[in-house]
This record gives sequence, C-alpha cells and structure tokens, in this order.
Amino acid sequence: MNINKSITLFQEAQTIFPGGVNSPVRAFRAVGGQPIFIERGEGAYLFDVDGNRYIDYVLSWGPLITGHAHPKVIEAIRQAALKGTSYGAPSPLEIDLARSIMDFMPNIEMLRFVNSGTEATMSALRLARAYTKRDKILKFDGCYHGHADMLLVQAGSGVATLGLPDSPGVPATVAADTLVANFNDLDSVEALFKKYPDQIAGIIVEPVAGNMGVVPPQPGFLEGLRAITSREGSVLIFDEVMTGFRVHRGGAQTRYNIKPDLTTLGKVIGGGLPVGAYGGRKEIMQMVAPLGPMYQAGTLSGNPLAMSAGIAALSLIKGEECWEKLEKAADKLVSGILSAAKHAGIPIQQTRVGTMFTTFFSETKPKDWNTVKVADKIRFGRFFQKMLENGVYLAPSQFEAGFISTMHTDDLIDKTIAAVTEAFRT
Ligand code: KE4
Repeated sequence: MNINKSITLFQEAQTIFPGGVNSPVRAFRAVGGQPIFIERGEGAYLFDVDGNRYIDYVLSWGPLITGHAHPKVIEAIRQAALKGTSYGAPSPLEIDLARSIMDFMPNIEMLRFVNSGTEATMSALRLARAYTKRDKILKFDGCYHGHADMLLVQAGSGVATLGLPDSPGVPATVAADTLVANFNDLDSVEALFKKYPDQIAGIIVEPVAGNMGVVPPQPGFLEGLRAITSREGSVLIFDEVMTGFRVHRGGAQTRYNIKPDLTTLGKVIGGGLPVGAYGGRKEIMQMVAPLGPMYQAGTLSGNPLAMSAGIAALSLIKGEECWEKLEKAADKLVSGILSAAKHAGIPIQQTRVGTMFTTFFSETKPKDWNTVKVADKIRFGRFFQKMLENGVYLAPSQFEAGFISTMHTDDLIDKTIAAVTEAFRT
C-alpha cells in the first residue's frame, strides 16, 4: 500500500503542529506512528491522499452516523451557508434542533448549545457546583469527558492512549476537587461520599464507557448512581457526548431507563459540524445566564450552519427502522469478529452497545479501567496495521470505540469480516 504522500505531509505537519496533529489520538502513536492524511470522505468510505480507500469505523470519532457527506446533510449546509454562516443572534434553527433533540431525549427540559463536548461537560459541572454550592466533583477512572482542567484526572481516550494518567498544567488545587471512583463499582462511590459528606456537587459518568474502549454498565450500576445522587443531593450528569444517538435512538438514558439531572451532548447532534449541548431539569438549567447567575457563553453557539447540519442528520435517524438496521449491522459485525477470533485461537473480549463497539486483545472480561488496561496493546497495534492494509480504518487505539453508520451495508460488513479473518490468520 503506497502512503508516500501521507508520509511527506506528516513530516511537514510536524513542523507546524505539536505531534503533527490537531488532536493527539490522531497521531497513531499507539499503533505505529504514521497517520494517514485524508483527501475526502463519502458514505462509509475514507479516501487518503495517495488514493487508497478505507471502510471507516471511526466516523470522526462518532459524529457521522449517516456517513461522510450525506447528500441531505450537505444540501442543508449549502442552503444555510447561502444565507450566511453565523448571526450572533437567535434564529429559528436553534429552536428546531433543540426540539428535535428533546423529542429523542424527553428528560431534557431545557438546554444550551455550545461548540464542543468539552464545553458541554465543563459548563454542566460549573452548573452542578452553582446549583449545589458544593465544590467537589466525582468522575470514573478511564472515563474521558473532554479536556477541561478539572476533568484531566485519570482520564481515558487519548490521555489513556498516551499513558498520561494526569496532565501537567492542571493545578493541584483544581485536581484536588476531582474525586475518582471505579467504573461499575458502587462501593468506591459510596466510600467517597462517606469521606466527603455534603461536599460533592455532582457525578459525571459515561453511562456506557467509550473512552477506555466500550465497557457497558453492569446491572444496577447506573441505578445505584441515581439512588446515591438523589440521596446525597448531588447532580447526576450523564455525559452522552458519545453514547447519545449511538447506544439507542434516545441515548443511554432511554436504553437503561434512568433519568439523569443533566445530560451533555456533542458529536452526532452537529451532523459533522462543531456542536455541543448541555441540558436537563428546568429548575437546574434556570441558573444559567442570563436567566440565572451562572455564566457561560460562546461566539458561535447555535450558529445556523451547524444547526442546519444537526437538524438534517437527526431527521435521517428518526425512524425506528433505521435503528433496527443499525443494531443488525453492528451485531453482524461483532459476531463475525468473535467467530474469526475463535477460529484463529486468538483471545479477545468483544464489547458492543448499540452502534459502538471495541475488540480488546485480552483474556480479562472488561469491567473498568483496571481490567481493560491489561489488554495487549502491541497485538492491537499489529491488528490495526493489518486492517489498514486490508482497507479498513479502525480507531488507532485499544482504548477507543468503533462506530458504524447507516451507510455500512451488509456487503461492507462482510468485507470487513473477511479483512479481520485475514488479519487474525496472519
Ligand atoms: P470534544 O470536546 O472532543 O468535542 O468532546 C469531548 C468528549 C466529551 N465526552 C465524551 C464522552 C467524549 O467521548 C468526548 C470526546 N471523545 C474523543 C474520542 N474518544 C474525541 C476524539 C479526540 O479527542 O480527538
């Protein structure tokens, strides 16, 4: 496979961007270090600058559930752009996208648009602190909620991929207010509430962990978090930036029938353009300026271009039949991976919730960060490279999720399973 242009471009990019990339996990550091430069995307495919074509299971890290350059999304963006890209003032499009989101997730009674998942989680935590007048927050080891200072404590995703348990530059005083419990371990949560009574403003959780690889909640875990936060007067925040419109058409809160106090969103709701959102119980959201005293703002929040892309994308995944198809395709894929691994005698742990999944090279059942961090990263790296050579573009890290789109047809899934079989064989 010729990737000469990618190699040349990466050399130049490294003289401009730290690590040659604009987001760390794209540098392929965990899987060999030579990223592929992309020329264009179309449907389920990525095309690189050397003309190679790949079936894409990263889909921009989740957003592209209708695939690359869906004609309806592109047309919506084109029409919106003809009327200008940003007004810095309210527009009916914000209402339309919000209404669409609230139809999918009725627990969201009021919301605010921002421009990334990081802004959404950062704002939701400030709101939880403002609402409860408490300072401490509780997150889970291996979960990633964006790069706000207070959240870069034992985080997942790129932080875990690069083996940076915490980031330098985060003041100890800030990190001290971030408590860390174990995912799927309610005792570790109870212990922190016992140690810090009436001091914990809120719990933020990926209801299905995606940033340590996909790790589902064990029965009772989410219910337990709901009970503990209600008992303790803390805010329960479901960070559904990744799980929203991925693990179920109504997100994890619908799949597991849990009512969080606040929900954070991103990725899919922007249809491939930068959009984030936080929302939930009205009595909490009413604290947000200018209605309430908690300040949060954004130049491009709710801009008509991004709203139009989100509206188009969500309109394409409204129907139940679309979700039945997505579930079937994802199930077919992971069943194929499992049987290929069994046939080749390679020990893997295959997880999937809805349209997101991970293949762990490990004999340990994934439950939390401690059980996934032992996975064989070297073997994952070799698998990744083999799949890339076979025209399949996976997330370049053992600690990330894979995603499918409505454009991943049966035929493409079959081709992917054949590539997996070949990769395992060699
Ligand atoms: P952004 O600020 O990257 O839009 O969203 C942060 C975020 C918040 N919450 C969850 C659950 C997330 O998964 C993310 C971002 N996810 C990573 C992928 N694991 C984005 C990819 C990257 O960092 O380049």
